[in-house]
Amino acid sequence: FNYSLGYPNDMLPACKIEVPERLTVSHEALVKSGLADRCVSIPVREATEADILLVHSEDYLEAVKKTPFMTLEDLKEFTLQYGDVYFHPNIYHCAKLAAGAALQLVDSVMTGKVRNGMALVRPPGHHSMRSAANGFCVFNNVAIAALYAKQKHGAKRVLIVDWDVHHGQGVQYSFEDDPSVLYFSWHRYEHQKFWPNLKESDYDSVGKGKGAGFNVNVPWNKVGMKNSDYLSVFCHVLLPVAYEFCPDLVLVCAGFDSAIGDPEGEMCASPDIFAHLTHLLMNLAGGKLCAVLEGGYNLTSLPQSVCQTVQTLLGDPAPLPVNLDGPCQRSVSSSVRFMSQMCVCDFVMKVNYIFLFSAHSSLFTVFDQLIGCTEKMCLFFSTLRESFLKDADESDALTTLSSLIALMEQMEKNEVCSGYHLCLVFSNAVPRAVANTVLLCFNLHELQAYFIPLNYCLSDLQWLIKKTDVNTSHVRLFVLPQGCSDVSGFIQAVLGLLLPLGYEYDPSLVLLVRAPESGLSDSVWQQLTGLLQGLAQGHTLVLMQEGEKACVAPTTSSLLGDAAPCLGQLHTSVPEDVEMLERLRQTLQVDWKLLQTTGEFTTATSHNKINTHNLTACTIVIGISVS
Ligand code: Q6P
Ligand code: ZN
Repeated sequence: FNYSLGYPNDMLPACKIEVPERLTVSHEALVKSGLADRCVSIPVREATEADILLVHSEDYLEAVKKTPFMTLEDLKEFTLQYGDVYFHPNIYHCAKLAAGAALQLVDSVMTGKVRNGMALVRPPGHHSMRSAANGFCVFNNVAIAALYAKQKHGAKRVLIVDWDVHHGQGVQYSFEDDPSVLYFSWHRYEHQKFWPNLKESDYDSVGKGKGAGFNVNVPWNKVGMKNSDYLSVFCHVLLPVAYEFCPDLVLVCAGFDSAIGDPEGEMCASPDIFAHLTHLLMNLAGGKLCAVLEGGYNLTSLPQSVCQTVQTLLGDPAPLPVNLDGPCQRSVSSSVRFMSQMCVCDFVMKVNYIFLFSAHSSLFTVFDQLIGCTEKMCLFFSTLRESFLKDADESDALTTLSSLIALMEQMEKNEVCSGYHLCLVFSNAVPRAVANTVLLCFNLHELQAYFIPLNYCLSDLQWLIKKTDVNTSHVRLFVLPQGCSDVSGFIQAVLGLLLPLGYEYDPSLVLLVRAPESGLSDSVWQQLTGLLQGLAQGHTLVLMQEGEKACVAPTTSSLLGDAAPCLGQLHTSVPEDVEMLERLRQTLQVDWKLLQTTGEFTTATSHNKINTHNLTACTIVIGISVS
């Protein structure tokens, strides 16, 4: 129904956008694209009073309960005590259905009846507070769902990702002192000039008491944020925190007013970015993800964004990411000398980096020497090549090559999406012909993993190194450190280096090579394989040696789209290791914009720890530019 019915003209503009067509166009798009047919529909129910009271006060519930019986005059008056919300005689019923729909979805996901899902609901919920309606929201659907999942299904930790363009202050308030619910929100902020104009929407609201560290705000101080900005924040901020947190359930405040064309958000991200955001969350919590619609007011982009989300939840490969030209450029006219390119969004200017994980320190010494030293890189790669070629058998190389080519041909024809090949021994069989490929190798020796976003095969490396001048711009090759026993460091490298690099490189194929004794556990391997499938439309080719047969089942499961097992809550890092990883990122960010989280510290910088609490190693370092 349309809330605007009967409201005076001066109240119309705001409620003109939150219209019933938002749901009908979204649903029609799902039907037309055939996606609806592939989903299981779950019947809705009304949230019970007990459900609502998980978040809201009795007084507030009693007040809302009376609204169906109020005269229009009384309704208007009732409405006026809240901000930007419109009561209609039917809204109490609808609000109970909206919250109930979220709970039905949580039930279905938590009991394993379905893998994941999306609830298309109105009215939305994330602005609604314990005793107040606000911003089109009556009951806080997602906050209720989080507490319900804890209470009814024993979820220990719930992650709420709010990608709506508005700050879900209602959700933040509900869980401010609660370490069992981690709330992440990015939102248009413009230095508090944008609605709801709250100081507490800023980056420095990190939670209170025991919940300190479990609230993460990313305020955008400019409009026009694009795909790169969203992916950057996911890779560098949300995902490291989320992986460390290790949720049992992921809830998404899925507002699509953060997409291009939205009159409220004025951002520039394309609808297909939601496929990637969704994909990046799908290996958390064993894949248990419930998205609940919040905002989204452009009736053209909204249904596209909804389809992208649902399609990804169904397991379809995400489309190639578009327009990844790095996070937004610093604004020249600004009076502050920014430390980062992303910092226009002030957030990263102030919160430079969230240090979370460590990596194996002895390895770092090696990398340290390699970077910036061409000769040593040559030596390293010739050694590496020798170890690959050692014992290599020409016929096995040929078999491998033809198998890979066959698989790639099938990928081109879209007959297969991904695949693996078991070979006797690695050789230089990695095909020359593959252009635009990301090659990832996991090697058994001291240098555990390296990443070559190039169309070169191993035997070309010598040539590559010669062409590469480390001091100029095109170092297209880097080494990923991996501490064998250190899952934290490895995951940090994957999220903070590998993924952004992969996204920016935009390969058409990912070749993932796993050497024996790589030191990777199945769950880490599956996380890696799963996350990488966001690249290259899911075209992943895995190369393993025959001795690694035990790995075939987990690999296949990941390639087929099963969620990777959780890694458990990750531990604290060794500062030197984190620093080394950060140094690596800084070296590489010259060429790779998606690695730019912190720019030069052009002026004296003070580091203030604003929160060293509880997120085990969560130290937020703020650099304050003094110029
Ligand atoms: C926007 C209200 C007020 C304009 C100032 C869950 C979804 C939403 C709601 C936005 C309310 N604009 N008079 O709610 O976040 O998109
Ligand atoms: Zn919104």
